[in-house]
Amino acid sequence: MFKALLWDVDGTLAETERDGHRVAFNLAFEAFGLPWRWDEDGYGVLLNVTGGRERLLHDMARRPDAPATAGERERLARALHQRKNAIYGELVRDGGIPLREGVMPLLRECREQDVRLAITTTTSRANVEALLQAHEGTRWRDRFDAVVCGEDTPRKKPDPQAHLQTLKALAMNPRDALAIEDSPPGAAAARGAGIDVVVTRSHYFDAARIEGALAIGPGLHQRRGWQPAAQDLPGDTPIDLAQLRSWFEAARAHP
Ligand code: XBP
Ligand code: MG
Repeated sequence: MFKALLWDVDGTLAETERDGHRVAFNLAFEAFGLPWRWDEDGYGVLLNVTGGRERLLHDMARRPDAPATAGERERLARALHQRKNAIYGELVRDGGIPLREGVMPLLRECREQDVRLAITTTTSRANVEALLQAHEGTRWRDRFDAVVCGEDTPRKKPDPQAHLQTLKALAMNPRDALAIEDSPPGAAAARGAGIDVVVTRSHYFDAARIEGALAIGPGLHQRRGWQPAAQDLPGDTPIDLAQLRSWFEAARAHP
């Protein structure tokens, strides 16, 4: 049975992208006097590039009004990204981004049943701190056995670096862990590290093709709509540890 649950942050713990990061990027553009704006749909396409700074550089590469040299673009991306993260932190601290339904009860159950908890994300540490402090309090860090963030992982998801580093921090074998992700790059990263993954689809990935997951569904708050089907309980019963264990066991029994 798995001994640790590795949580992705953006899209999995909370719907941070559309109403958090995207809004903060646009406010940073405005603060820098730039006419650039990322609309809701276009941002979904940009999410194929993981990492906020990397996303900015990717977008600048196709803009005629972006700085001409690679060095200038790099400097601007760094400055914009820093400002974006500061704005994002304020949005989160003001209570603007709730945790997704079903997340808190599952975290609580893991703690009660001695399943180790880790954060495995390629987002910046300051963003993780802001979100978890807002929802788990100032001592949030003591409540996780490992926290791996973007600064620790120059190679962003779908590269397995973040998951491999988490396993190292936990001194754990990939077969003893289970990851929760919301996106194709996240699921690919977990699989690349040899870790089984359950996918709780987020806003931008509600119809995305996602390969190799133990189970995929619309959110931890309900049993309706999961593939393979969740145990036969009322549809609005949340996904709990017993359900995750049952998917995990089934995959071991029929590899
Ligand atoms: C999601 C990302 C991040 C966020 C923005 O990573 O790709 O880049 O969009 O955060 P994950 P930063 O799902 O692994 O949490 O600006 O800090 O990169
Ligand atoms: Mg994610």
